[in-house]
Amino acid sequence: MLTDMYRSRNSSQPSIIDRVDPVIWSKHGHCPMISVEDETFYEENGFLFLKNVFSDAEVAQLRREANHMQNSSPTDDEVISEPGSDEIRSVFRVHDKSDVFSRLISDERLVAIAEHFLDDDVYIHQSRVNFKPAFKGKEFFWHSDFETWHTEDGMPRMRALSMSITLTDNSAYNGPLMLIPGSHQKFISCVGETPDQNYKNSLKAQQIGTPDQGNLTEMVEEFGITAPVGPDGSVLIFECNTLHGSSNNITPFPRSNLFFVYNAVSNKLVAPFSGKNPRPNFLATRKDAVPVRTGHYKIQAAE
Ligand code: 6CS
Ligand code: FE
Repeated sequence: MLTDMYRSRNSSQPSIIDRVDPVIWSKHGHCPMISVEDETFYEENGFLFLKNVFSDAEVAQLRREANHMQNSSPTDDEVISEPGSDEIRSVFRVHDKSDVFSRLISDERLVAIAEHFLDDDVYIHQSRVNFKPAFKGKEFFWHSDFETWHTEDGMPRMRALSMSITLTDNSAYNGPLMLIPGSHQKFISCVGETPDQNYKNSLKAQQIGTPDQGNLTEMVEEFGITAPVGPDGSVLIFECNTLHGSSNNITPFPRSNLFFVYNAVSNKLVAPFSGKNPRPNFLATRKDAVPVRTGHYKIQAAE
């Protein structure tokens, strides 16, 4: 059994521990897709916002694919509706539901950066569209994705990242993703045991695994809050442990984003550190965790 380097949900008191993993796992300055300044920004802040990565025509195609999924049946386990309404909040495993998305996961503009930051071949740990529909899109409370992916999915180390492709404009008004810059360097150990099948509730409104208000306040006082805004076709790259959240959308403008989560193949999931049963494959890839670039991958001993 791997040592649990980031213990959470097993104490009656919250605590903060320092990150023990690198943020950028490979040699700096060797990624042709981004500048050294951007690379340094990502390392220091735990996120990087790249505007206008995809053309209008490409974004229109992505939006068509996503809108088609928005008509999915809410009874499908992989389709999550908003709390208190039938509006679709999220659809998961979208890279397996669209040829366009299944090609996009290996687009050089995305995968080359993920491979560089994670210094390994990468596979999709999770993909989803969060629709945050007009007027009805509800909040995602503050959280670290890694806290969930480690505790409930058995992701050993902080060697994963999310790429959020904006399918609609993300403005200051329609519930943009907010981040606490620099928070990726700290791991907040949360209080509260993981309920069985927690995902049936947490994907609608996460309670367990969210940081306590005391530590959140401390982190915001130290690092502040930032909400990158920009046009559709932009890409927000954020590290698996960067604290983030978003507010309700009370505007007529949807804030729909397509998320691909890249995990290093040497960081494949083990037994959940919560001791509970693993979550379903649509949330956390266990079967066919193959590199997005099909074929070979570097075999690396776990650190
Ligand atoms: O549990 C999860 O995997 C999901 N929950 C949140 C709030 N963000 C990451 C992911 O979509
Ligand atoms: Fe998240």
